[in-house]
Amino acid sequence: MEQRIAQAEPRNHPQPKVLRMAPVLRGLIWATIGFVVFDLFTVAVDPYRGNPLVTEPSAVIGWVGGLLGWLLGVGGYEEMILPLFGSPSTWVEPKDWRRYFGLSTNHKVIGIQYLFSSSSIFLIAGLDAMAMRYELMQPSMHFFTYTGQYLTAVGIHGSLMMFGVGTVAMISGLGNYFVPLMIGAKRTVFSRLSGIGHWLLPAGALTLIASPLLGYWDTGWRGYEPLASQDPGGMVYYYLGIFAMTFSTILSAVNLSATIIFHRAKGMTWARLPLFVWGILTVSLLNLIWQPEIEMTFVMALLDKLIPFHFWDALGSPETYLSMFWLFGHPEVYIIVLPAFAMWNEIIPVMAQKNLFARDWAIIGLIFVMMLSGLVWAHHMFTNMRNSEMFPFAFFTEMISIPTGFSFMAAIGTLWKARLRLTTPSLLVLMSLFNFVVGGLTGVYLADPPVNLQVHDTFFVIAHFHYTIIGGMIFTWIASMYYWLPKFSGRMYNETWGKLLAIWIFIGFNGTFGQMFLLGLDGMNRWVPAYPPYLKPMNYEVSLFAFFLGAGFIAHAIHIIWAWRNGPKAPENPWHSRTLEWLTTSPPPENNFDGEVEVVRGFYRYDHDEPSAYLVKDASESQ
Ligand code: HEM
Ligand SMILES: [Cu+2]
Repeated sequence: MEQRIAQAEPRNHPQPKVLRMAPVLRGLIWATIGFVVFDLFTVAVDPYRGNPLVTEPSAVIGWVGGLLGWLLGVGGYEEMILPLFGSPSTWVEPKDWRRYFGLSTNHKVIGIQYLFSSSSIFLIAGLDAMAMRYELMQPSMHFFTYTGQYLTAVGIHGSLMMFGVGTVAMISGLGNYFVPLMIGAKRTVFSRLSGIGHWLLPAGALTLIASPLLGYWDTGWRGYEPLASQDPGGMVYYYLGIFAMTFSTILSAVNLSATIIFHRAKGMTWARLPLFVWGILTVSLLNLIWQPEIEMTFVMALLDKLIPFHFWDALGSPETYLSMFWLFGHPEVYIIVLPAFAMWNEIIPVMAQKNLFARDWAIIGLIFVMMLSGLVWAHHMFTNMRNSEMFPFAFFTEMISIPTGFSFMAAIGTLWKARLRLTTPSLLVLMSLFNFVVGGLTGVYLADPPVNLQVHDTFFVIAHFHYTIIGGMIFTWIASMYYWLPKFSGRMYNETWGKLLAIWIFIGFNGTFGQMFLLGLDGMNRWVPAYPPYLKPMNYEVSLFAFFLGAGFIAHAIHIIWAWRNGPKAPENPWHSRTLEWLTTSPPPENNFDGEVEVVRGFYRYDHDEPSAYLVKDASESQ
């Protein structure tokens, strides 16, 4: 071994140096070059070419060139390609803020990059929702010119929110940052992989945002066939954008699950593993199963469009596509909320300083939700099937409320007779519990075929899933940002502002989506920019609430950024939490812990005073 290294030495290796130009800028330039070269090449060799410089096939191949250029430019060349060919990496990560603008192998930097990217995507997709709501203030079209424009706006909103926010913010963002800290690890297993994985996310989001350049598409985020294969070119960038974003999620899933399995600190048994880590583990397994499934479906659809193979026509029924989409689509919903379920039970015991109630059941609940989520997909297709087929899907769907109930039970059981400190995170978690109950109960109605057949594709459905996703996950995401802010930055937010803003979005959210249930029952269909005039007053009001809600999200972002930089200094462990991330400084040092972590008991027991874990400075001491 020694010998080989010594022999390799004489080769003239490039010297490590910090890149002068910001890697993102270099990435953009290389991406442009990659796109132009691949695109022009395709156009040149295309035997059926017409006059345009960008055709559907050339846009696809050009995109591949653009993506390669981008990934190599942000640091993939030095950090992945050179080592692949036997040279050492020449990549030197800057130590200051510039490290956030290039490839990083530090899980905390990657976590913050993910949080920043998905917050930006949240902002863009949110502004898009505002445009949709503005359009819906009048019964006839006045903001968008063509229906295709409105439908593309709906599709981009839904796709960005699902694949760039819901699946990303808590899992790849908070997960990358906190999982290693919470299990007492110094780093993740495949740090380069998740470093490059982050950069797929902005690439995918930009692709989706650019899709209208190739033509408006009408399918929404579900890409329904055979409509999709008849849609104009923008559809192609829908597939590719989602491909990049889901790939980013898969890389996070590989890295996070491997890290949880192999990098736990001494004494961190499965029975002591923190709940948030359980949430990330179960969700990563779901991602490993279902994200490739939807990617494969979309690759088929893309090929079908380009070649065309007529897959979906040949299979005889649009139900084939529906099944393939929803086979992924339903688990996706649980992929989004599982980390939130887990986080409720992370925050509540700490804020109440009370033992977590029925911890084992909370975990069993997460595992069973994970296992059942693949059995219920056809409840999205009740209008397309026979009566006899409806029953099993209605049955399994309602079964899921049982393990979901376990997470709830743990939360409510802990709250029972507790003296909860009413901080901003606990307030937001309580709101999230409430909202999720509304989403869940209306879900039971939707799982009943007779009700479903009535309200299918109306705003009742829109209200239901925004209650589960925004109410369940986005509220908890914001709660977690406040909860962990002192860890991220060593600083505290302003409690009065935090609570005020929490109440603000709670009112905005319920005003917007609560009324959408009524709109749906009154006959407001989804995917329509124009509607019967009798629905105008309520739509008008919903839109006003929606603007209020949007402003509330922005205000939270401003408050959190302000507190991150200028907030008052936070005490070391402001919440008196027992989990490991609080065992180190805030923000944590490069290697997370100044010594080896040793766990001696579970983290959710507040009925004794001894600490749950120790930091052993000298590794030999622990023997
Ligand atoms: C600022 C708050 C939001 C507002 C006002 C809003 C509003 C809307 C509206 C008006 C629609 C179109 C309904 C239709 O005609 O079908 C829609 C669709 C949708 N929204 Fe939101 N939304 C918000 C946030 C979110 C979030 C946070 C997510 C998920 C993380 C999300 C996911 C979706 C999805 C998946 C669709 C379906 C799109 C489709 O049918 O392709 N939304 N939203
Ligand atoms: Cu479902």
